Amino acid sequence: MFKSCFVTIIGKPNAGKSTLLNSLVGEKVSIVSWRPQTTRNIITGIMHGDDYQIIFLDTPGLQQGKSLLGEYMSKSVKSASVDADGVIYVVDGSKKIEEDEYLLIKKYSETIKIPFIVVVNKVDEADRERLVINMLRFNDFKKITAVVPMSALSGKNIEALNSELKKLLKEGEKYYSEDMITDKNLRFMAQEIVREKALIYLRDEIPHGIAVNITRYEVRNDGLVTDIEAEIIAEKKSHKSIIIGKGGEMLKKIASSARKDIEKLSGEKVFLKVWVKIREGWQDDYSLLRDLGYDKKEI
Ligand SMILES: Nc1nc2c(ncn2[C@@H]2O[C@H](COP(=O)(O)OP(=O)(O)OP(=O)(O)O)[C@@H](O)[C@H]2O)c(=O)[nH]1
Ligand SMILES: [Mg+2]
Repeated sequence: MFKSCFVTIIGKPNAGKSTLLNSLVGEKVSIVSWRPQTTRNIITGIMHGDDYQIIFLDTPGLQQGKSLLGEYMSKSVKSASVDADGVIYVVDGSKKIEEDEYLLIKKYSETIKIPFIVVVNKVDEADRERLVINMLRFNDFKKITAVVPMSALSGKNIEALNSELKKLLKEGEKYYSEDMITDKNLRFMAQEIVREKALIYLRDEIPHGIAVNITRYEVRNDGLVTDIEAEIIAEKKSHKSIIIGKGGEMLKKIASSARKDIEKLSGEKVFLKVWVKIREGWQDDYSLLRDLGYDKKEI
């Protein structure tokens, strides 16, 4: 009898949701950076067992969004939680968990009618006292299925989470073949990888106001080489020179690091060219958002 289940990963920005997804799947399927609001779409990651499959949905961090992009992000979190068999709420356990987040978790766990697991993440950065204080408060929350202290980064105590997840499995289909770790295609992954490198390397002057558009993605006839062209879209004219850097150094760094990751993922040789384009107010531009894959109608 084959078993499967769908699990949605939610939580505030920067809590470590995507890092957790990558640890569970064992491969990098969702981009990670130290900046909040790194994830913008629902990213599917698939864990394969001998007779089971768990499909995880990584989501954008919960936040009050004012732009169209923000609205798209919070709608997608809600829709991903509705049809799942369980929810993992990831909280950053290296810091004091604020009262508003406890209240949010309480509200969510009471409203959502499916098992609700809390991961108290980043224990590698928390001292014992902090950990105990953060964990104790959850004792009063009756609707929480399990509270798992762990480190998504180092994998510490991930076994405890795995055994909780196995309890959610039920007789069901094999939705994805064993060689699939995500349902996203390589073109989308390339777009995300370029965005990840830009987020990581660029300084604080360019916060979340960037997007990446793949303008060319062509596999050559022999199937061994892929040509990719990508645009980094920024909001302000002044950002252009920062992204390009002195003598083009910054753009080169972003492109070369992205190329390596895309080659690793695709197993092919990649030629990657990256440009910079200014589009003021892109976060509220319907048609551009649609072109970039942030389409509300698709949720
Ligand atoms: N020390 C430590 N850092 C972690 C851990 N998990 C994640 N991080 C770091 O926390 C930062 C945010 O991680 P992400 O996985 O991108 O967080 P996220 O919740 O997906 O963030 P958004 O996509 O912005 O909502 C990155 O710098 C990670 O390396 C952990 O267990 N320990
Ligand atoms: Mg993320």
